Amino acid sequence: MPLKNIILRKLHMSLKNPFTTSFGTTQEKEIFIIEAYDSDGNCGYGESVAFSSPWYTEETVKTSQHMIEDFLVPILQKNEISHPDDVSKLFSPIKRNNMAKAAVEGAIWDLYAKRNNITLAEALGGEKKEIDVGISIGIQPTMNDLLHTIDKSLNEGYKRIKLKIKPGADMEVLREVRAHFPSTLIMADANSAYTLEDIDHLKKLDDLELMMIEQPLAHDDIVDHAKLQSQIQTPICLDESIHSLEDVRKAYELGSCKIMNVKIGRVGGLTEALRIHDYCRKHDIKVWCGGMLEAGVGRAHNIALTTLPQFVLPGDTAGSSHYWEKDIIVPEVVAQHGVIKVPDKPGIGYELNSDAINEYTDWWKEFHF
Ligand code: OSB
Ligand code: MG
Repeated sequence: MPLKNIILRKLHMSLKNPFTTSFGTTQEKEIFIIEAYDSDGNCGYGESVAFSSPWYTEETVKTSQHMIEDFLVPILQKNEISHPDDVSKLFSPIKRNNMAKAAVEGAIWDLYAKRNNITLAEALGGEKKEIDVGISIGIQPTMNDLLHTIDKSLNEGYKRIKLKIKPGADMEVLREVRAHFPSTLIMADANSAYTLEDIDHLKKLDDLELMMIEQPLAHDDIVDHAKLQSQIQTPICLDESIHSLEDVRKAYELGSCKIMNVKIGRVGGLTEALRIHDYCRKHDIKVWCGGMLEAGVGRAHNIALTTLPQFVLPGDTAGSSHYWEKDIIVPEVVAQHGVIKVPDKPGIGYELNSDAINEYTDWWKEFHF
């Protein structure tokens, strides 16, 4: 795959609504878009999902820029790539920095699919023509706001509701929500806000018939999660703790969770996400695709990944209009009745909206090959 040039572009976008987790609120997003061009005029797109501050994992927008400019692009300039899987091998001497790696690798995957005139989903081996999606609702100012937001999301057809919780805003909130929505698929995400000292408190989750509790304990833990899982019925799903197939294997062997949230950025790209998928399929571990408040390019990658068979639970890939007044792709992603139709055009299957890209671009840089 002969590369001609790569453009690294930094966008500034504002979310329609602030998104609040146990760690704080996100409203503004700085997003890197990678454009990887070959000499035939094909272009593959990737998106970096790192946030401006390191609240979710250690990476930030600035660290991913440093990695992409000073380490990752130079590796591509020095090496031939025949398949996107080569990229993660070439990047493997660089420790972690998975979101930066995934952004670059994602552009190469898209380019590879376009050069072969197939969809990204097909390139990954996915077969679903449509995917089921849920919605992740941030911590709301009042109970009324929360009930209203859930009601609206259910009316839009989302297949399951994920609620963010934190100590002091958890069991009573979930109890009230459960009373209002007795048969809705509900799950809760703590973004690592608890410790094992909260175990008696966390046992109360079992009365609420939740699909799962996501990342209750520390972001870097799998041992305490195993202890917790052995004492609660509610399935634990790991998010922050999983950065690789090796992490998945260890968590599975320890019994740290029953469900995996796969995020392309967190695991370092689509190649690793595929390996995780295949392992989970073999071991009958349920998988779903998480979200990072992506713009359209990242959203398109999530859709393609979710077409794989072990993505058996609805993911967090809501439609573009849930996040943005104007997304960066055309057409925008539409979730109708909680279902997204997988695009059938080559690669990610969406074009970039050049007006939106120009409006949001703060800075860009070109690398020649
Ligand atoms: O923990 O899954 C999470 C958003 C940003 C960072 C972490 C998380 C989330 C979400 C929302 O839950 C996912 C989305 O709608 O993109
Ligand atoms: Mg999460």
